[in-house]
Amino acid sequence: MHKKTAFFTTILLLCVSLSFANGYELWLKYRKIQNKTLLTSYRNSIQSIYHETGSETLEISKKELTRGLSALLDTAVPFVNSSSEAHTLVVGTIDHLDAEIQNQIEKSVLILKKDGFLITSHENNIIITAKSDLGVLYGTFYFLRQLQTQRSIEDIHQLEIPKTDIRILNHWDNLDRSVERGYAGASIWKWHRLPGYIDQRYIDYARANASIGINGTVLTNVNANALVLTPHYIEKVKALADVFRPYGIKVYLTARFSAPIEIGELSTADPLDPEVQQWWKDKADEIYKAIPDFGGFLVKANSEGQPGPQNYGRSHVDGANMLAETVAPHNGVVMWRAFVYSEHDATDRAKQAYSEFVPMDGKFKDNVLIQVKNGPIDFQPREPFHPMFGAMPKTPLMMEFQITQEYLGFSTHLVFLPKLYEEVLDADTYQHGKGSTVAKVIDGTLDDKKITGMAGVANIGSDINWTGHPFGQANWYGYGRLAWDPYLSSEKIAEEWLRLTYSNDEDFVTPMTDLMIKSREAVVNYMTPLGLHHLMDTGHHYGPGPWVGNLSRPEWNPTYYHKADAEGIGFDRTPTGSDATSQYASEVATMFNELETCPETYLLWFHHLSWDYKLKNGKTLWDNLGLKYQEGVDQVEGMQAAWQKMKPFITSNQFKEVNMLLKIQLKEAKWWRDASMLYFQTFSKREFPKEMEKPTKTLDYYQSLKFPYAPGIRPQWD
Ligand code: BDP
Repeated sequence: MHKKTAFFTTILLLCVSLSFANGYELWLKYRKIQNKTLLTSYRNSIQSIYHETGSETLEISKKELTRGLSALLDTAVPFVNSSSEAHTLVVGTIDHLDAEIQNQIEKSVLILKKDGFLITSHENNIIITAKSDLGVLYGTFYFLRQLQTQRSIEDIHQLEIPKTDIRILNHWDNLDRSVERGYAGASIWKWHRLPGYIDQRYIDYARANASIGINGTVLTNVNANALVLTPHYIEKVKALADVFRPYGIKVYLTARFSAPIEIGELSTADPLDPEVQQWWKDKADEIYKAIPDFGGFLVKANSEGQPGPQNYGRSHVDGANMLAETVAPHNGVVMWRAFVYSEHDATDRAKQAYSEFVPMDGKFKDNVLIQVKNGPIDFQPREPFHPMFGAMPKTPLMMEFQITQEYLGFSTHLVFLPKLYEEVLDADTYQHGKGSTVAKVIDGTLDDKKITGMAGVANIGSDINWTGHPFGQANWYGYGRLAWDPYLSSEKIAEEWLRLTYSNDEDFVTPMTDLMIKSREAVVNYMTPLGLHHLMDTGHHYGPGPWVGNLSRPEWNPTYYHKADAEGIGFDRTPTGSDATSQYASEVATMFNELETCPETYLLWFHHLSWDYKLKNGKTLWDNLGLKYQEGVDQVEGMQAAWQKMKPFITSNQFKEVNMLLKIQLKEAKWWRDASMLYFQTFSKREFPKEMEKPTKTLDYYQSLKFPYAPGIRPQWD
């Protein structure tokens, strides 16, 4: 090799291996296939590539294949001009394929829709095809994933159709680049440099999202700032939209309901006021002029101090429909959030969204989706599914999951969230009898919904590895995979991600899949076992604060949720209490109401029970509480021990960073156990169960801890 070339190759390899080590490459690492037999078989099957050209999207697909295959197969695969050569990977839209191939795959093609794709063997070739260019790109990423995870591609036949329409990230990013509930650094949107400067991250972000089928992004915080709707920002948003477009990612913005007053100089934002309606119409037209495929608006209205139609005596229907009309001519949508509860409403917070929205079923315009959090309170380590799923057959309901770990240990704790998502999606609403799962509500099959979607509150920031904790990437990845197919198992997702990210070695993949799957139960155990919830310290939500009870809004106090007293603990949501269970179908309500059938995982969510109440294992509630907290700590110790054995399979940096984080996680798990149990002991007046390690510090000590600079805290609302 020429000296200079050799030098540059070394530098390139160094850069590549550095980015492997720091996590920037995410799950798109494309390491050389180590298994010799597979490598030979892959090389034999893919001796050349025939790729349709034309659009930018197709060019991206072509580039990705070059990048992926040359690295995975460690050889350059040439492009050819004919699709009829043997052992060729043929990539293109259906219309572009030879008539003979089209005839062969006709049956599959008939059901191919949306941006789905088909990967199939045809004679000695492999075909990646779709109806749209974007489908082709999705197929390319999927195919590369097959190789990365070392699956056989002989006789491959894979038909993939996304099960939801809108697969979107919600960034809670502010214009000053702070990120509400963000734990991975500043916002990746560098507003002051836009539109002139296109950061490489924007492209890499789009590529990563496209690789898992995410097709939309809301750039701004739900606690919205109207300024993003001014011309100064619209041109910046346009610049981002232009970058994302070829990757199939549409841009959306949060619409602050009072924007007509704040930036439009109107005296009202009443949705029934003709001037207000005209203002929004003009605003939508202005945005669409710059961004013809703008996705639409996400709105948090009349919730936690945000303005909304109720400020003018109007309803959510009035507000949502008014905005929906402005984007409808441009094929845009409005995603209207159901996360509402009021300090003026004395009923159980868990009931309020349902009470407000369910009577409005069928009243929203066709292009409105109601975005509902997975549970009725707020992204807790465990919640029962939100009763609105299963109660609004005439309204498109979008799922909202939180990927950023606000209530689950920030970016410090290893918690695999797809396990939580799966639990919710698999839950049975019984809306039309047994088998009416939440997944069927979300993919629209239960009531034949015309438009469907899933939103994930992003955990992305400007940290070099994007998500702070390296395993936070698995939550972004897993969210994307589930938005595409809400029926995927979390285990499959974990395994896939581990193979893509770290290693294909079975001695790594098997124990680590197990670790990831169990990590979710661990955090439930050491934070909020047996159905407890919202015990996090106030404001920042970092660490335990079950004693907080002095906030002006009752439902912001942890004491509101656990209701511990001398008798016992838990929130009675049965008919003898708040009766929140009546919002579920009768089969589900009965299951939760009856102590014999209520899963112990939800016990204190639905019941207030005496400290001496006996659980299924014959031990008292008090003892079980201590045992669960202890189990959580033990599980983290188990995670640590498992990780020690992973050293041989990964780089020393990869090992070290997770090792350090697991140490912090263990320390914090113990903190949760000790602080919570000491506090609850002031009511139970009982000894800790003997299996529980005794706290080394006092309750006063834990109560004295203050964290004014914990990350992600929301800026002052105005
Ligand atoms: C809560 C967060 C808050 C968000 C709110 C929301 O603490 O920062 O603004 O959810 O979803 O969990 O609107």
